[in-house]
Amino acid sequence: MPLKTITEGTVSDAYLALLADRGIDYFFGNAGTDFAPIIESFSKAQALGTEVPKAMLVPHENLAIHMALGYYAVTGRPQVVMVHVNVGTANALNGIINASRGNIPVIFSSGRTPYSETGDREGRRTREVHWPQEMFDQGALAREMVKWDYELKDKAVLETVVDRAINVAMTEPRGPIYLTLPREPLAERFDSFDYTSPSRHSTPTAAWPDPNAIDRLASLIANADNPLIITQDSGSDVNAVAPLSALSDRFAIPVIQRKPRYLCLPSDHPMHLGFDPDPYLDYSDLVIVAQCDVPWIPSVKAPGEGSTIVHMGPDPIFSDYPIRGYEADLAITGSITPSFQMLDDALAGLEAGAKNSIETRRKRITGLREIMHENWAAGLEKSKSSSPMSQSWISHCISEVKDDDTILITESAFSMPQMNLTKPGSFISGGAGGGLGYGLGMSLGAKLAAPDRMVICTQGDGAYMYGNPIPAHYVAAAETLPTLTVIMNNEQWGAVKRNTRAMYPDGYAVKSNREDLTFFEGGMAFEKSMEVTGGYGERVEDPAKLPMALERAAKAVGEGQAAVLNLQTV
Ligand SMILES: Cc1ncc(C[n+]2csc(CCOP(=O)(O)OP(=O)(O)O)c2C)c(N)n1
Ligand SMILES: [Mg+2]
Repeated sequence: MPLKTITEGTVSDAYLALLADRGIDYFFGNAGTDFAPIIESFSKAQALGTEVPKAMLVPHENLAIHMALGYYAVTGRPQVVMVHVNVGTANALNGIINASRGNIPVIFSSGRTPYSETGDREGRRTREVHWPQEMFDQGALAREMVKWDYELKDKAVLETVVDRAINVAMTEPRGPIYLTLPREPLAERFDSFDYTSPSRHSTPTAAWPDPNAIDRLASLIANADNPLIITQDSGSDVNAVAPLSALSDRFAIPVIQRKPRYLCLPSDHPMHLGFDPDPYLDYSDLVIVAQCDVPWIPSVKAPGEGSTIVHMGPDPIFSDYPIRGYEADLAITGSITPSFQMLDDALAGLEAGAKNSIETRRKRITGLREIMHENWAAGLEKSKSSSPMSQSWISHCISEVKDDDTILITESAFSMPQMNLTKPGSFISGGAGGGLGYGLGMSLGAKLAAPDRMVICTQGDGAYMYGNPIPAHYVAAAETLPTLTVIMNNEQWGAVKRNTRAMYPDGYAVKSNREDLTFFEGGMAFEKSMEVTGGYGERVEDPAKLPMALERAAKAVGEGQAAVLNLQTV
């Protein structure tokens, strides 16, 4: 068993060395008094040339978590975030909720106030804050939203703890873990510490789907008149795009990407039937839900009585949701990529027998797609010169300015139909837990992971303010992570307004036309936030001027400056 040895070190030294050894690139930190051993270890590593993750100061915890999520979304590799005891944990929880519901792994950690009030143990309490910051159960703050939590009390288990943290986070369905690192154990000194390298704790393989269940689904598809696939997250694995493309084309099965958080099927794919399943639910006799927690809203529109419903994914019943009552005539547990591949293989054997129905369906879907594209084009034509600018026009212009390699991250109202997306991994959204304030962090994390790719992030004006914009622009400047942020500034929380009006269509709120708790004061010069950090900022009101403004901002980003466009929208 190959061993590595650290001599004359602290647990904190060993912890950082282990993280690097296990392939962690970045340590996103938001520090406090609990960090003293960690900061000392980073400096020691630098002085001695020891390998540790790169430390990155991130001035808000919510930003730090979302940076780690964005980095993972591009690389598939989880990173470490460490925050300051209970208070930093509280600030990070929004991101942890998004990570949990989005099945995005992150090694989330924090210090813990020192145990000892007196004595000479290194790391003992030395500041007033060490009393009020103690909790009976700090782990409980995050416990419901993490897969595993642990407080490191003894260096004897350090290697196991690091490996277990990574193993648990990376085992499907993936998600965050929470590790608490108290100051005295971190500060503990040793003469010599051995650890195994490479790790002997390999992450468990993904669950493979039951071949019999896949055969059953293939036969349901072969016997269906109008099968339909609804997905949301299958593209979180870029390798899932090809088998979904293949199988949907082979059997002419239309695919709806409902509220997608990744590109699951390219825009030009012949089975791409848009983003709203509702018009097709009545007559679809087989509905296949692939990695999507909310495929329809049951109180609004559900599949017809006679339809067969199948769910697929690493946890097809989303067992960590308290209530989720979607019917499942068949639910297939399995990693989505091999599930699609095996389904495609099974369908290949049934293709000849179903040739006629496939071709009839293909013709019909081609026709439906033509109508859909005509509608989308007409929608754009109608709204391209409206002022304040329309979502369609803005989305279309962003689509024009980007290239295939661009990573688009959205946290705003947005017109997916106007967006031409072809390359797997070129579209990422987040906020799976509904926590606004993810886009700026995720775009910085994505840029860190892919420095040569353009990253464009769309933001509602509300979302932008949730995203800790000044800390985000600080990180962009300090770490040279130039991204293009496009703010859809409608001077309101439009979603909150619409939701209230939908619930009370004849109520006082709708009649007031400027209801409380939904409207911002107008005239905010968000573009000036760039003055703080030396980026490029512009405000755009005239739709005709948007294409050139985007060009200018993209050019600034290409030259290394972060850019913000403040767009006046509806
Ligand atoms: C952390 C957090 N707080 C509050 C909400 C509730 N919420 C959902 S949408 C929304 C409004 C978003 O406003 P904006 O980003 O400006 O987009 P718009 O609706 O105006 O298009 C709010 C406040 C949330 N999702 N997350
Ligand atoms: Mg808004």
